[in-house]
Amino acid sequence: MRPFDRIPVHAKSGETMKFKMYHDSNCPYSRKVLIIAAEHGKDDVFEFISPFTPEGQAGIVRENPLAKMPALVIEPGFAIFDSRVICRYVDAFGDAGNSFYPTDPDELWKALRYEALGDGMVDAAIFARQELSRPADKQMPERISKQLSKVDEGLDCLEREIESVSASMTVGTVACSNALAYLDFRWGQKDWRADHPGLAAWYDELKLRPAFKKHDFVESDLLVKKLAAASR
Ligand SMILES: N[C@@H](CCC(=O)N[C@@H](CS)C(=O)NCC(=O)O)C(=O)O
Repeated sequence: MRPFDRIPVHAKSGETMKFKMYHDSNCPYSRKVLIIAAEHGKDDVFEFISPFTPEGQAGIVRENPLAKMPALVIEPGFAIFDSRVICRYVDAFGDAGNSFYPTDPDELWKALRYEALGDGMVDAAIFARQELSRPADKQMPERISKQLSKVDEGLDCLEREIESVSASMTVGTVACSNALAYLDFRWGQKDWRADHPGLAAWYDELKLRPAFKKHDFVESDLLVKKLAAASR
């Protein structure tokens, strides 16, 4: 098993070993991992494999029974998955003093709660988008509005708690800002800034950090091609 707290090097060449990671540039959960790695200056340790190619699709099913990205291959046949697990793994590559997981228990639970909230907002936004992409006569508007109301409640909660959200940089901060980035990427029609000025001010400054900019969302050519092929 690869060591948990450092990036292994090749015994002979001394070069840093790369981790295969199932990832694509439009995946919000993967983005959390990349931001934390980049904040630690360790985002060059990945070799990306997109699940949107036939080989990538076969590989991800082999490595992650849930067939979801991100999945990080620790060693052949043993991948860890779910961004929450991978974020924690990758965080250990950085200096303990800059960890995104506070040592103070109260702060840690706060961070994990915000992580769950940010991820949950992304889950809901994705679900609503998937429902919207079904043929018009098969869509269920109540499903869409139910999911979007989770996003709205999440935004209101973050606005109310903006002092606490903005007080420190944790995995929760990354997840919440990631949810806002995802709304800008996929739900541009939703003007969330209008009713959430505190959140908007916080996020619009945070997103300028190099790690956040470097791993901004990019439409995936591979996904676009895959969807086009499926609709033919
Ligand atoms: N809770 C998971 C969610 C991962 C997830 O749903 N990833 C999407 C891509 S953004 C996926 O792979 N979906 C394929 C599927 O659900 O089959 C995490 O945080 O990693």
